[in-house]
Amino acid sequence: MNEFRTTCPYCGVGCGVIARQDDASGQWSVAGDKEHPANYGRLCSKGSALAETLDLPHRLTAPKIRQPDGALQETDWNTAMDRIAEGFRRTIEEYGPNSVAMYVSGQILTEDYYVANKLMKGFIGTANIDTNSRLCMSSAVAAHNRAFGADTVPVSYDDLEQADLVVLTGSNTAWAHPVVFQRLVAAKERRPEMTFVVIDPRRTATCDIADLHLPLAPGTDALLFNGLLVALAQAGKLDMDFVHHHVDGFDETLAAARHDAPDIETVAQRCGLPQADLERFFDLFAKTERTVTLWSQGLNQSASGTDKGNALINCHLATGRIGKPAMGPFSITGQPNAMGGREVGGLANQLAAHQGFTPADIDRVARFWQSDRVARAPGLKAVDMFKGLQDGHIKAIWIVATNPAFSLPNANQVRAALAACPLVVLSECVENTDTAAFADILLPATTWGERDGTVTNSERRITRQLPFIAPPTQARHDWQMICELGRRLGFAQAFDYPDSAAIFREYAAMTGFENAGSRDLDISAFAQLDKAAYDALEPSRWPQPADRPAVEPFSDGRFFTPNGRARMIPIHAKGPASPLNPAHPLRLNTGRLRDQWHGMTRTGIVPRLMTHFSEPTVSVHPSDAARFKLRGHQIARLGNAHGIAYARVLLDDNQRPGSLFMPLHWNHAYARHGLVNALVNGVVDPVSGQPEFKTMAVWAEPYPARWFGFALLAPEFADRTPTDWPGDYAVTIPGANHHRIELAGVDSPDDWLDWAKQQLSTPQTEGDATPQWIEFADPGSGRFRIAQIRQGRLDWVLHVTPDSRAVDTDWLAGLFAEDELSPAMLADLMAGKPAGVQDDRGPIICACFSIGRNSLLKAIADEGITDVKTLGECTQAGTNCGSCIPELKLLLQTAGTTAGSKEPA
Ligand SMILES: Nc1nc2c(c(=O)[nH]1)N[C@H]1C(S)=C(S)[C@@H](COP(=O)(O)OP(=O)(O)OC[C@H]3O[C@@H](n4cnc5c(=O)[nH]c(N)nc54)[C@H](O)[C@@H]3O)O[C@H]1N2
Ligand SMILES: Nc1nc2c(c(=O)[nH]1)N[C@H]1C(S)=C(S)[C@@H](COP(=O)(O)OP(=O)(O)OC[C@H]3O[C@@H](n4cnc5c(=O)[nH]c(N)nc54)[C@H](O)[C@@H]3O)O[C@H]1N2
Ligand code: SF4
Ligand SMILES: [Mo]
Repeated sequence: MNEFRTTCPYCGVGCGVIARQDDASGQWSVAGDKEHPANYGRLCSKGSALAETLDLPHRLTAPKIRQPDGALQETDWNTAMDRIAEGFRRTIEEYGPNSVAMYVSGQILTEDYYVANKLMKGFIGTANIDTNSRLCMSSAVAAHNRAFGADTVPVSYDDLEQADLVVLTGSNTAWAHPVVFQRLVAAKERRPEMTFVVIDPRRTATCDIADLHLPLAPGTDALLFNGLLVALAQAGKLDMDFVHHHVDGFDETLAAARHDAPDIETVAQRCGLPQADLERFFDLFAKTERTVTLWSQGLNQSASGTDKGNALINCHLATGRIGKPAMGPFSITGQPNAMGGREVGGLANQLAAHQGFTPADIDRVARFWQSDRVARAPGLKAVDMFKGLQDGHIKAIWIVATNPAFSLPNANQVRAALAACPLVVLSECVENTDTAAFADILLPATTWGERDGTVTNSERRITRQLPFIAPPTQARHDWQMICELGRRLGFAQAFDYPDSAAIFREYAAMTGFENAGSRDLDISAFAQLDKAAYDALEPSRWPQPADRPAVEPFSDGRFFTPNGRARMIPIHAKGPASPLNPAHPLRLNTGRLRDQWHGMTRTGIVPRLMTHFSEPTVSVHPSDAARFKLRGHQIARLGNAHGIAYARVLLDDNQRPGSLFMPLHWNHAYARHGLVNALVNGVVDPVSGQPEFKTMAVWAEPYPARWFGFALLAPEFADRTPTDWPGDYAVTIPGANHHRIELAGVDSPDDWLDWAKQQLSTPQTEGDATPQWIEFADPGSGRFRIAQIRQGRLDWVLHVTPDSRAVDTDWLAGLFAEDELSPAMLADLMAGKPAGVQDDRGPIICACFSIGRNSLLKAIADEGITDVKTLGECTQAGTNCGSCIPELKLLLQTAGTTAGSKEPA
């Protein structure tokens, strides 16, 4: 049996994965690596489904160049790289190095990241290279740098498990970092006295573990932590000895906090929280020495995200709860290599190996790289970089492993900026992303399973990603393409690496270069690894210096500021940047779903991951639904000056009244108007440049659809994108043997049957038999049904009705498996309902075993089940990856009542 140890390509937990190939069938399977210290064998729903994503549809298999008529044409690597090198060279000659840019990603490997930075900052001589981590971690990075003088995460997963109090703020850990969450759940089972506080305007799945949930008003975290600092001072719970020896800025910081948060009544009132709950939190924090405060995008993605991070860190510095086991501020990273990117200087305002743009650092970098062209000043941060594209300052950009037309704020403007830029190069593994539509040159990249390098997870642990399958013949590693550009621009010697191991060695050497303990990041112990040792590298946390013992950061009370002391930062809390007004009365919160990864290029192709949520949704508190006349399962339209989005309404009393929640995942590959970033304005934090994504002011109204429909298509008909359908609401839901399209609209084709025959009749692959149609039309009532059959098999079926009715399409989908449709089945097709009554599982809760809500409720009622363990024994639900356990608990709680119906029908 072939077996490889590698790392999951999704989130920053960095789970170890074992990929195995069955000798007989050649099939790959994945399992959690029991030896990996990040997960000890666990995987979440996304990680467990990795084997099903090895064969990506829409795979980009050859370089492509856009022709004057807009079509993409395949080409060879030499031609593509010639074009790119020529484009970059001419632009630099004419307009200078700052007229070119790279926009990279926390999803490339450290080796890719390192050479990209070396090329741009070291040799082309511009710092116009930024990363999507700008949208993700940059406020945490800025807060770390302000407080510690370095971007250091001083907490490990072991610390988390050993803490007595874990505060989770702005993090839906249960869905976004599921294996960390499972570790916390297991820790609490071992030590029930462990206490959890969750701070989030929504009641999320993470609240399942909470002893206390603080559903604060959106954007009020800085005030909350200022209030905490004041309360700690009042209670005499500060560690003044630690402050005296190791911290600057205490007096000013406490004074600023007192100004903002003079008393607990004020804080409770302005954070919109019951005073008793706030007192309980302050009290728990005051009395629990071993406290970890974990934060994520609820704080970072804010126009004052850096301040929020520092307000939180201030409380740890003032109590001396840092650099010791089981305590500390923990910014958990999102992407698999967000941390690695920060190490090699992925952000436009950093140089490689945790160095900045000080004269001494620039000089050291120049000597290490032996280049006299090192950039001397920070470059444009992501949002400004795309403004630069639009206003013509940047004339050539290379985008790597990210989909900015989807993920940047102000998506419509970003699209205009990409369209305006004379040369857009994109390296991708698939060709149907929203950004690919704007690329002049597309380069086929290797992806997970093929790539070869390292990643660093949230707890600073470096792990190998090993290749185990062959890439498409033309695909290349990102580092190979970038080095090729370097060589073609005349820097042959600096970009001549035989393999990724050589890049890793150079990077490791750079971290130790003139370091001697002056910089936190040092992995020079790895600078001599040969290829075999690199391949066998065990997961290891940095620092790993070559010339001295490794010291856990801050455990010696020493920080990386010039005087070695940490800094408390005075914070004056600010509210959300986008004000509510009568025209925009609601706050739009955005974020992640359990089973999807960002733009869904990988997770969207796994049918069972599509079942938890299969359409763009907007979660609305019932009181807001009543106020704005929104009905459950109906389609809502949300908007503001920046754009409009359509989503299906989920009534959800877990929302804070006044706040809506939309997942970020839907893009044009899946939904016509599901893109939430069309509504996000692009206001950024002045220190970090990170955009505010969680608190946009919007309006919401029911979508006055006149018709509703759905289509089911056999896979060879499913290449159509949502924009090919009539109606404002068009969503593609890939399934196992068919794709479903959900539709709603105001304007419709004159004749649906004609439309369908013309638009849907041809499959994407050549079919041989002539199609036959069976059809039903009642234009008076607005009902149409049509199905296409070839040689007895179902090609597709389309139903249109004037009213929105939840239709169980499962039985219809079953017809795609039939080799020869019987007359009874044809009759069913047209009747729009099955002859025999089917058991409807309901929306899927357990993605691993496809167990639906209705089946679970039935088991709970029939067997009188009251706990998750028994439910698992009876139904299997929750017994594989465990990601759905919070929902199972919720279901058990709400069983017997009609509440809790939060899933789309
Ligand atoms: N399933 C899945 N997991 C992922 C990803 C994915 O796409 N899918 N992406 C990965 C990446 S790149 C990242 S960055 C992480 C992100 O991980 P998280 O930050 O945990 O995820 P989000 O859903 O963006 O937002 C977290 C929470 O912040 C809350 N929030 C909103 N406003 C506020 C506020 O004002 N204060 C507080 N305290 N909370 C607020 C939201 O309600 C939400 O529940 O997830 C990683 N993991
Ligand atoms: N409204 C809103 N917007 C957000 C957020 C939010 O919470 N709310 N969160 C933000 C955050 S935290 C993040 S991290 C971003 C994420 O946003 P993006 O980075 O745009 O999201 P992905 O879909 O992960 O894009 C990664 C792309 O890389 C491709 N890819 C995969 N592997 C490889 C490879 O090896 N090489 C190459 N060249 N390509 C590869 C994939 O096919 C995919 O298209 O979204 C941000 N945008
Ligand atoms: S928690 Fe899930 S998505 Fe994150 S690394 Fe582990 S298996 Fe992958
Ligand atoms: Mo992220």
